[in-house]
Amino acid sequence: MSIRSRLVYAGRHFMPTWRYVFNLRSTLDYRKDRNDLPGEGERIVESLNRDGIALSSVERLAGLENIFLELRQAVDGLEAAHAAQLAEARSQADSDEIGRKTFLLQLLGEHPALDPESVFARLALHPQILRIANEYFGMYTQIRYYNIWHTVITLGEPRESQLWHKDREDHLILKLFVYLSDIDDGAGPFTYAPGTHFKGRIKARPQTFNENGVERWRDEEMAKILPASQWIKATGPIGTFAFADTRGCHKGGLARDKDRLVYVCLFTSPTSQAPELFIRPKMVPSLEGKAQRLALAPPARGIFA
Ligand SMILES: O=C(O)CCC(=O)C(=O)O
Repeated sequence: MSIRSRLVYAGRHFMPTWRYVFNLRSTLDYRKDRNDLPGEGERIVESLNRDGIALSSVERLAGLENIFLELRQAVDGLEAAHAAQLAEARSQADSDEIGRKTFLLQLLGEHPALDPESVFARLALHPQILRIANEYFGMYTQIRYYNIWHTVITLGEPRESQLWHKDREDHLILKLFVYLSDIDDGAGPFTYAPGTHFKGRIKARPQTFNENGVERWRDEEMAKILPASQWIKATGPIGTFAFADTRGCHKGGLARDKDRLVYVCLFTSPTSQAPELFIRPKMVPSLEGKAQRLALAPPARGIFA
């Protein structure tokens, strides 16, 4: 790595330069435009700031009932259309192919086409959701990914994202998981060590091992940093909305008794260097709201955004 790349890398991982150098325009613009978040949104952002995770539901987040129903209908269709791939995923779930989550089928494909009119994009762009993401970041964020995850049962040792890890896309990273099946202990719930995100109080780092270039660790190492009794297992019924900053320590998808079905979307700052995970059409139709337009703008390549 050249000295310049090292400096840029270090700057991106240091909160003041990340915000006031790399994402200055987006931060100032948001501060100028922002309004206070109402009730449930405010509670979610407070919980994200403190713990790095917040659980809510379609009932508590008023105004999302219709789009949630639409999502469920669309996913019913996808599930039926993917019956053969699901059967294959089940037969290969316990394979230990390195670097591949054989236990996870992404129903929109590995690189879904970005379609702003689809229910999958409209949910991430919904003002209620986008306001939470933007308020948590304190800037206008971008949507880098959405998909439907169908996790199938595995019986082997935890591997890949079933082990503890931190995502690396950005300084803050917000994922929203919307539950499309009831998720209890046996369905491999997303599990989080509260306070281990950048805004959190826990600065100690667990001892890791390297799995295919990614640092991971087992429960024993995690427990040395935060006792298991304090981990948050994000169990919940259909309609649960789980928001998490996946820059903090997390794991999930170790479904032992039953499959898990969730909608996922991912928000980063405009200057995150992580590649977009969807395929962008030549022209993204212009959207009405400013936050929506910025959320689907192409990732910023320069350093001031
Ligand atoms: O499947 C899960 O719950 C874990 C997800 C995860 O590791 C991630 O989204 O980064």
